Amino acid sequence: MIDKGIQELAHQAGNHRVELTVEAFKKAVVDNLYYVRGQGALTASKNDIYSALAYTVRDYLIDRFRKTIDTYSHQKNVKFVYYLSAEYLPGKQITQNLLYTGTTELAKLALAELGFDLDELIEIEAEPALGNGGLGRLAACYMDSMATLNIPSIAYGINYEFGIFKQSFQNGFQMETPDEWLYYGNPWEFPQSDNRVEVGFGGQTTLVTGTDGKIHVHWKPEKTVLGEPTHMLVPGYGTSNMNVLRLWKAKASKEFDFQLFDIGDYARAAEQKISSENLSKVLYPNDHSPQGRELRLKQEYFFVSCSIHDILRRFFAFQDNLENLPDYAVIQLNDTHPVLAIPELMRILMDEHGMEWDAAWKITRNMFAYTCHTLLPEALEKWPVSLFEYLLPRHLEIIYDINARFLDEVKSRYPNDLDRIIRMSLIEENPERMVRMANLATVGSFSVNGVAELHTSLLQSLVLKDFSIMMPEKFNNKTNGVSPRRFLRISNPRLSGLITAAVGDGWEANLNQLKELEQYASDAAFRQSWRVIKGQNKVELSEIILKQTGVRVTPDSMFDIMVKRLHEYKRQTLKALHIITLYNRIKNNPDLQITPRTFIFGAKAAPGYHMAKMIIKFINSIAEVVNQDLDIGDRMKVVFLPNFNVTLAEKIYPAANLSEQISMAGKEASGTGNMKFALNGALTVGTLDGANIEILERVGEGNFFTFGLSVDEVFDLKSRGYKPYVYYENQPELKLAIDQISNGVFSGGDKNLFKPLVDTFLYQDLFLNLADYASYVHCQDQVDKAFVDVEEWTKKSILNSARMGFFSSDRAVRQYNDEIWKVKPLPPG
Ligand code: NBG
Repeated sequence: MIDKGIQELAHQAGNHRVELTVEAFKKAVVDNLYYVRGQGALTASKNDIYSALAYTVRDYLIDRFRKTIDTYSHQKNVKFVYYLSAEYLPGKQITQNLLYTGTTELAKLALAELGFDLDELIEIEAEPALGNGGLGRLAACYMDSMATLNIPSIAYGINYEFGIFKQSFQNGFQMETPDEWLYYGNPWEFPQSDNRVEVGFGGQTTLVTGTDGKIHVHWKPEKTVLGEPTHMLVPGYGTSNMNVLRLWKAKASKEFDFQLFDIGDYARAAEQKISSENLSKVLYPNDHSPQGRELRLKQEYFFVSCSIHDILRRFFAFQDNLENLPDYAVIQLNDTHPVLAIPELMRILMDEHGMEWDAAWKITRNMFAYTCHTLLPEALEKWPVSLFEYLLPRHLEIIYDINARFLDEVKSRYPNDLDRIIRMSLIEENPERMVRMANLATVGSFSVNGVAELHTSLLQSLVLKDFSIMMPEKFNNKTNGVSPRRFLRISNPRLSGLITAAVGDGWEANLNQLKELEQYASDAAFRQSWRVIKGQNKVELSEIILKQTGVRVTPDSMFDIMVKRLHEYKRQTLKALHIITLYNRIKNNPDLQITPRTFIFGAKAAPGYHMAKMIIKFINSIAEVVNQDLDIGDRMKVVFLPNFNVTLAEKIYPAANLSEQISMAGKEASGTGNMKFALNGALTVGTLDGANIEILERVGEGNFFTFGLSVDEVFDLKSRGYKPYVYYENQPELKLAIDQISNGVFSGGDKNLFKPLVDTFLYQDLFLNLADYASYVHCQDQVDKAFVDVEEWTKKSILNSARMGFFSSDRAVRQYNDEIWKVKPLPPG
């Protein structure tokens, strides 16, 4: 405990550093440059200046953080949400932290007086790219909203040294290089070496008699690794509340060092030390396809074990009776990656705190809530039992025990239904024995939710059907949402200014206020301003495109954009077929008047996903042919922006006219890009999938372009036996496009390069590109017509933004809290 005198002093120090004047800000930057970076005006690099700026902004955060902590300490009985996620994509910290501390303008002025440009310094910051896509970004939006809503919470994750790879193109092929986001250090982090946690792997379990005379299981791991937490501050908007993101990094344990170095083989010992520190080295770059690698399972257990220990450490700071744990902690599991937290908590309660099974299980079942983010069966994690035996023997025993008791319940509810038992078991028997993580999550949680209405209903009727029948009360829907701060206020300052002028302050934290924009849709002057801003954003994106790809695009053309991970179910290929079709129409009729379009793609493919990588090459090849064809001119341009990430996304959404959300119905759990586009006034062309359906319901049919088979129609077609070849034969434009691909028109005459793609289209087409082609192209023809009517299009654009209030992550998080977490918001002070 720091004594009162020091607290006073610290408080004064705080006050003097965070005055809201340009002079104070300037002084603080120079101070931090000198005392933290050890640099003077003559020696400082750009990076030093950036760091000094970051430290200065951080000082403002610290002040709020201390006040938040004081509030918790004062209350003592605060219940916390612990959000466990293997991925986070928070985006650049500096822009958010400037906005939330109200220092953006101050910083701009102060830096200008010092001779620096704020925007240039912001450029320098590397975003923490600790996630693959929507799931990681959703976690970041939810952290933002939890902080904004004053919900006491800690988000736990892994401090990967290398985040998602950096993507570039060589001859149109994706190249991957490591993302060294920590190369220049991370000025936002606070290492917490005092709170290290030891994590075991391997070894054996034995029965021992404890001092109380009872028999306990004792797990003696073969190896241990230390987890060292670092935290980053997560400010709330419009409140001085400050939450934290706690990320774990692996360190070799001392004991381990001693054992090895003692043997005398220094080099080998050092090698092994490095090997245990490799645990948190790299994020697995797979979206939707768990690779089943040993290191990945280790990562999952590592961060989960550290986090559960940390949660208990925090509990014991003010409480002593473990039975009350659920009154102080609720744990949200972001997909199956952190599900080992369930057996880990059981293990700690029983083996380390001597609890009986029933008492431990009661606590555990009251603490966990599970969010499922997929419908692809292959995306649900399963781990070989053999791997568990060797890495986590005690956890396997606990999982077996949970399973035995659970299956007894199933048997008594459904006597003589062996098939049901086989389906619901936590263990899959054939062809290899595997632990089914989604089943474990469902059994061990009191709440199971999907991320859009359709997704939740399909979870209940398909993926987790047996569970939903047996325990319907657990299932609930929480449609995703996105942060209006990150994806409108920060990313689209021009439009934000216009919106504030129209509807007043406050919409950033109350997105339903955008409803008031509706009346402006019929105001010609407002529409004009709206259009001018979209135009300016498009000019800005055009400059980025030119710089990144060398292609000059026309900002007057329709910006038709598809950005998301590359996956066959998302159907970037369907977009490509549409582009080829338009290309052919112009080639056949060089005078054709069509609505000029710039097709913009952004997508990373998992490095081991060959078809996805081929699709990237395919689109780049189409771009090459189309962009160089003089017959086409400015009527069409195709660009693939490399390295799509949060920073680039913030430039893309504001510049979009048309948002492509064209997954095969029943495959995209929700989508969140769809929300970010519409919020920024893009119209959507979309299938009846994921959250598209809910967006359509809210923006209205006249303001959204739908096409394609519905989920029921998809099932129906598949059950009748889908033959893509028939669609190919019967549609001349489609046939021409596929024949061209197959004849090497887009591969410099090479007929082999895209053969796997052609074969997939013609003989398999799992995601029904060919079945939806006609409907898609027809729909796009309607889009063309609509875009020409500039005034009408602008009206629709305004109405899209105006009606997106529901899709704020604040709404989503409020629902999580009201219906699942039931934590009392606690504003500081
Ligand atoms: C993704 C879904 C998206 C959804 C995000 C966030 C996974 C496993 N799932 O549709 O594909 O928007 O999760 O919920 O990454």
